[in-house]
Amino acid sequence: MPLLDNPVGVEDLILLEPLTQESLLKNLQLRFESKEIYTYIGSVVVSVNPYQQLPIYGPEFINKYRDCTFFELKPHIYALANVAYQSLRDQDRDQCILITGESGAGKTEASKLVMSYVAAVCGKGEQVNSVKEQLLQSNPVLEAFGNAKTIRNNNSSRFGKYMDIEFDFKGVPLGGVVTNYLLEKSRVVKQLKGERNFHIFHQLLAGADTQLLKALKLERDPSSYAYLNADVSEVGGMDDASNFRTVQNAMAVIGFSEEEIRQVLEVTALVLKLGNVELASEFQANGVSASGIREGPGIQEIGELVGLNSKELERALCARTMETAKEKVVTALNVIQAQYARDALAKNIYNRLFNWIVNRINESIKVGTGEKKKVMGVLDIYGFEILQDNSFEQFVINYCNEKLQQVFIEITLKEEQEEYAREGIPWRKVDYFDNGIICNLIEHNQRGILAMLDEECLRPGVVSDSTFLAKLNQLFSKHDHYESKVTQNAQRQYDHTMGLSCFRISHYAGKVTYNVASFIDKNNDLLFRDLSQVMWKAQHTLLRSLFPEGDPKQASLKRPPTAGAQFKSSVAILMKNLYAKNPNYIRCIKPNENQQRGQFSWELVATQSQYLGLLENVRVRRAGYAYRQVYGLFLERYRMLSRSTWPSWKEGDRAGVKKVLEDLAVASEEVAFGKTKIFIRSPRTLFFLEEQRRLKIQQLATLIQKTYRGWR
Ligand code: AOV
Ligand code: MG
Repeated sequence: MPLLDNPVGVEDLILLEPLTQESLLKNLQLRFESKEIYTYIGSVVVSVNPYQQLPIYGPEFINKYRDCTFFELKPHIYALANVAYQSLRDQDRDQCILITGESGAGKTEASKLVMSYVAAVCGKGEQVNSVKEQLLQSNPVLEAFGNAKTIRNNNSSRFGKYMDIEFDFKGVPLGGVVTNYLLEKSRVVKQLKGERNFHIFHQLLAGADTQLLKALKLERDPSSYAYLNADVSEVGGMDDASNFRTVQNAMAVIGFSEEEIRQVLEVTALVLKLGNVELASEFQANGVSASGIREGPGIQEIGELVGLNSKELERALCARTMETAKEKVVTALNVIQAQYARDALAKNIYNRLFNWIVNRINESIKVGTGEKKKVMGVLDIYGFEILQDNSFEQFVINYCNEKLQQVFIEITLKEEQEEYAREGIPWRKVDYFDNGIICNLIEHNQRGILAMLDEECLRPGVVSDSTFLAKLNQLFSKHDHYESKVTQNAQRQYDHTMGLSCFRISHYAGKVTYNVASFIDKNNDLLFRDLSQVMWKAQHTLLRSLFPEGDPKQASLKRPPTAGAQFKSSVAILMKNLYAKNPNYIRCIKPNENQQRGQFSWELVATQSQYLGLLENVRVRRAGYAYRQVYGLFLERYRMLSRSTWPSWKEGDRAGVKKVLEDLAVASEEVAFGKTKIFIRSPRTLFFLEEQRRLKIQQLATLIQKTYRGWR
């Protein structure tokens, strides 16, 4: 029976025969249609988003999985979480769970399933429960401030997240640390059609009681705010008002004081109100175009809300002070520039508020340094993105994914190699695509794209996105993974739609054309000093603390690292962290673009499967030995297939396995005997064993039935 005749497909893609992109997809489709959303590639879990609540979660299932070994039950995230937790606890190996996949594929849900599984099985008692609660409650808070409705996902994470959960030597949780990566702050001031600003703004307006709204000087109606997309103020299935209560409660559980919660909401309100500050053209006496704030209560209210002088704020929004060694020059900003300054301020405040919240959570859940800890890291990071128009954000996101792919390949191969060494089996080299060359193109210290971008940002003289592009084109014209307009005449038609301002990278996952517009600006990520100074002068303790560089005493002329440099170094830290741990992979797949249950779009899944490298993953896994199992379990499963070992066998597991394989005439080059495990080279052999076993069981069943009838 070919494997695909099995109505729910195979549970482990390693067993797929023949192995092609086609059969792999067919298998995922068969399983998806039977509501079997999880499939293994060895120990990797592939998960296809069902877009419906399946009855496979909760305490009953957690209990089933906690008592089983990995392959005993159906593929499940619980099984992966269980293996990770048990080897952390019993073998003292730090673990990480790497969850990848594109927007809406189910990463965040998967990370919550892992966390709730671990919380359910690790340790008991009042104190421990309170630690668990704090860890779990960080989710609703981070989601409120860091997630938003996008076209792709009603609850899309707009930041990358890595969370270390720390345990004592018995596997009892002590606390954790959250690291966040690059919040998409441009969303604060502008959203695409059909998308929303971060949830918290909508939650606040819908959920705050009248008294709180009044104190924050806010109107209930989202359409009152320029920064909110009024046409999508509500999202189907999402109750903003009740979520607001959940968030407030979660903050309290984590340990935010009432005062802190109030201040966080005040800063949130401040951002909304800034969006309504209207700027108008004015002319100075000398005819230079300048700007001013339109009359209205807005700016006064902002002043009162956070205790700052509204006149000073107006001045800082509408003019820029340049300091040289000798003098200060004040230049008036025109309306466009002033609006830009206002939006930059709003984005900065919100971004810093978000970082502050992450730090505040960490303060509550952090573990003392003295103790020796065991760690489980959970990574829920944005997946590879190919949009219509790709900018700096997509560039860094895709760079991060390129690095994760590198870890994946290196560690998977390294793991294999180490296991063969442990078991005393000779290692055969595996061919695979090494994406180091692409990582290098982006991150090389002197000659990488990020370094070139920094060089342009710091270079005196006239710099622009196009001088940056010209430099790239010159440097990388011969690079296999870089294409520019100049070198690619064949692409003229395509590039024409994007103008001349693009470069294209052939990532491991596919080609992406990046538009360089705003690269310099986004990488610089500078806020005018005038604005940070006004913020620092506010009486509001939280707001003030967000702008330490506004303190004139602190003033140093050293510029902060660029956004690209910061991202690169945080990715480097992340990689180091991941390499030090034992990885567990969850590869998430989105079945359709409509967030609909039951729809399996072949092409969409094909693209994802390709860039997740699923086929390559199966190949790497099968290149050496597709399957390995400890002797005892293997014998238990197959000893019924040999007269020597069935019904009883007393000469040891290893000898028993040898006997079974001999009796079944399995070719000797198909198997290798390790110290504790049997290794089987091709899935075909395993399939043969499984098939024999199925027939045997059928035979036995018939026999029992006959005997039973005979008795009657
Ligand atoms: P993401 O994290 O991968 O996207 P989510 O985890 O937010 O995707 O999943 C998107 C939506 O799919 C969820 O809000 C659920 O409605 C549904 N969903 C996902 N997994 C499951 C599951 N196992 N069972 C039922 N429904 C599920 V992004 O954050 O956008 O990259 O940046
Ligand atoms: Mg997410």
